[in-house]
Amino acid sequence: VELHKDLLSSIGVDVERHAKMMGMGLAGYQAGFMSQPNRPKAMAYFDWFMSEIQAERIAEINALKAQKKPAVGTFCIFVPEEIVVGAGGACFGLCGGANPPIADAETELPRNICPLIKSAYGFKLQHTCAYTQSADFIYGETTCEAKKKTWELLGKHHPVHVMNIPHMKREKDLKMWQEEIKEFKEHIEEVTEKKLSLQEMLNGVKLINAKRDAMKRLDTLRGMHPDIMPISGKDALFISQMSFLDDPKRFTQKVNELCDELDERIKEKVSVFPENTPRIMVLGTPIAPPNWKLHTAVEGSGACIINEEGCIGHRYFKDNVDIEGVQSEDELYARLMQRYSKIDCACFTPNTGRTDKIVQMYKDRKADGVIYYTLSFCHTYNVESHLVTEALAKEGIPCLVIESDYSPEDAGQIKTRVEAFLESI
Ligand code: BJ8
Repeated sequence: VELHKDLLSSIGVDVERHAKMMGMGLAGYQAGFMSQPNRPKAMAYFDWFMSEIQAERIAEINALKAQKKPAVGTFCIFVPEEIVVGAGGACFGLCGGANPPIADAETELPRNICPLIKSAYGFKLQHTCAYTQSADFIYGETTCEAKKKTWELLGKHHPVHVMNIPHMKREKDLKMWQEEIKEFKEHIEEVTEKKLSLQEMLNGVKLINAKRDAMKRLDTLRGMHPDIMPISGKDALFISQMSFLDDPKRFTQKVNELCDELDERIKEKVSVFPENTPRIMVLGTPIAPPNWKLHTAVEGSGACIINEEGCIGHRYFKDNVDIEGVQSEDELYARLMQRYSKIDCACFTPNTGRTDKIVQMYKDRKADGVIYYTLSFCHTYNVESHLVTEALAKEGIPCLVIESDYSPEDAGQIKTRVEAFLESI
């Protein structure tokens, strides 16, 4: 961070406050991650990335911007990053997982909305997220009520575009969705001031498909083997979190290198958890960095998290874009829409596919239990939890429902509930 002080201040970062926040984040990472025993050697890259998360990576993004490549900040996996990457730019998730900025956000936003939104908004007010400060624009979407309205306020502080994501998946909704993707591409062209070709967009799709493949590979290695967990859930979560920040090409290569090592570990029966450790799947809302509270509680209680079903996890990488035989831009927008409309976010009604998927995932992974995790005041995931838990109960799958925010206060209570749950399964 020291090295990039000038850059940070030139993009409007409050350097002093930022350094304090980063100090806290790095200390939390060191204590919670680097102290884990028997980590895969390939985690060294991700440790390095963490140390450069608001420094070298920010310099890379700003070097792209200097060449008129787009830098787009997002809060949702509906934003088609393939198009940004195809234009040679960077598409990244914005900070929204930390507690300290929330008090600032509450000077403009109501207290009783989701902490993800408040945290992200607070980061903008404080100028302490170098990603937000680097973004040409923030791309919002119309998923939940709180986000949809927040864009109108956030627009006063930073350029914001909003993508209209329908809440149903009927023919007419999908048609509109496809148009939104085309419009997104036009906004990217406004930044670059040049036409983005079909070939460039296809190249972007190939890069992101490869990234998703690497993450699917990690998901399989981490969670599909009933006796060997070659990597902790915490480390795997961290990698998912970084998938929204790192350069996709380098990230893919590093995840594949890690997977090669995990392959070896499975062959040699090297597990980071003792035999018969309960294997838990986590469902629900996104777990943005540095929100490591749930994983810390679960893995500190003698269980292992083998999968996150949420958007920082499986929902993000489960589907690729099929570009087989695509000849025109309109065909590509249709394929992108087909892929993006497979996302089973709770903002859709109905969303039964998600419940069926969860039951199947549980069976495939031979898991021992499920934790349904919802951020406080996230109505869609909270309401949907009833439908999901009902379906899990029918299948005899043990499930614990946890609603939490980013404050450290309930960490002890969560741990107690997790311990009681683990004893019961
Ligand atoms: S596709 S889950 S990333 S909308 S902000 S809905 S937690 S109240 S983030 Fe999401 Fe896209 Fe859906 Fe995924 Fe709830 Fe908070 Fe809203 Fe949230």
